[in-house]
Amino acid sequence: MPMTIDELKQKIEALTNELQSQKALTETVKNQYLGKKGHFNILAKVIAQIDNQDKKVAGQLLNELKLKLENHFSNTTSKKQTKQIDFTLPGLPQDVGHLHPISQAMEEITNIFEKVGFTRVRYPEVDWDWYVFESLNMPPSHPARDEWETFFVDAPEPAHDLTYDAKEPRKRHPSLVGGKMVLTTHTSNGQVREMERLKNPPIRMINIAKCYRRQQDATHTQMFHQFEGLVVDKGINIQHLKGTLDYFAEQFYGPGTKSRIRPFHFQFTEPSFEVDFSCHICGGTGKKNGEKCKFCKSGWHEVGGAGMVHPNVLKAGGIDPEIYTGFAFGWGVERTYTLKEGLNIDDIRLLYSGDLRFLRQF
Ligand code: FA5
Repeated sequence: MPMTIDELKQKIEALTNELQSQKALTETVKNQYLGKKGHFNILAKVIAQIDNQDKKVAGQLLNELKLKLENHFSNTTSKKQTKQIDFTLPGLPQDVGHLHPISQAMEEITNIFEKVGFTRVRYPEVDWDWYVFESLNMPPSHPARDEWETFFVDAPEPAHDLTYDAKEPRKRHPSLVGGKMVLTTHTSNGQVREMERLKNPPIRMINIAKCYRRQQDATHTQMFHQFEGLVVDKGINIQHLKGTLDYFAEQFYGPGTKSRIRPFHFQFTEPSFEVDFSCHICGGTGKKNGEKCKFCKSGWHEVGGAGMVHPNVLKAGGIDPEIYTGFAFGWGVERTYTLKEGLNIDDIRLLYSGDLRFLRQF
């Protein structure tokens, strides 16, 4: 009669329970379990009857059981034999952990930007609506907010007059009027916070933090990370932005990687761009061995947004846009990282699956 995997599990459970009630740790009892004709060997024979598809799992379960039995009887007393310990044997190797691949990526990104004078900062990942949207030129009920599929924190809203005044955006600062709290949808919440921290330019910030959106598929997770660059000073222009993108592309992806900016729209930058990096498989040509490149399809990979800081955002941070200008960019850490050569991660959800077989590769 074939045995199912569930029946095997029940048998293993029964044997384990019985083992717990065995108090006597003698050679005789050990033999009853681990001897040639002992319980374990009898049970192990059933593997031949298990369905082929379940054989692997059955093998693992039996291995675990054997280990458990051996541990249980490791202190067995025997009159005939005293345990010999060979102190010259090398020790057993210990499992050593390592940083999660996304933590490694964040360290690498930080190092790249710190080398050229950026300061790594972190700002709240649960923040006022003011910093996440409103100070970024997105007043309440502005349709642009819909793009950020936001998780709102279920807390009572303060009863204040929340009428938006575009000329005086600072009037609605939370310290004055409160506001809703949200799980940060992007690291752009750090822009006005950094302006407030430093008060006066120059600003060279790299803000890396968790972000949250109501999204889930192979390229989107509900929790992900972004890194946000912000530079504000006198005379900052698009060339500085483009130079920074090129520098990052070569440092992170390797020599020869190019960056490209395409016109786009964000409320908090003007002009705004989407940022692409050239594909390392086809070298940005979109073709591999005469066929369309399967990795990028077009020669380029999009990583996120960028642009020149909108004057209203500078004003919200207390900086005079007549004197200072700035650029900002914000990209997904997971997205940027998984485009690295040789990684071949086609579903970013794997990064947060907790599957050690996957994580041990990095
Ligand atoms: C933004 O979030 C803007 N704040 C970027 C920005 C900053 C523009 C500064 C201008 C100036 P966007 O929604 O496109 O833009 O997100 C940027 C990147 O974050 C995406 O390209 C993607 O790489 C990553 N991202 C967004 N949502 C998710 C998600 N759910 N899971 C994983 N990565 C995501």
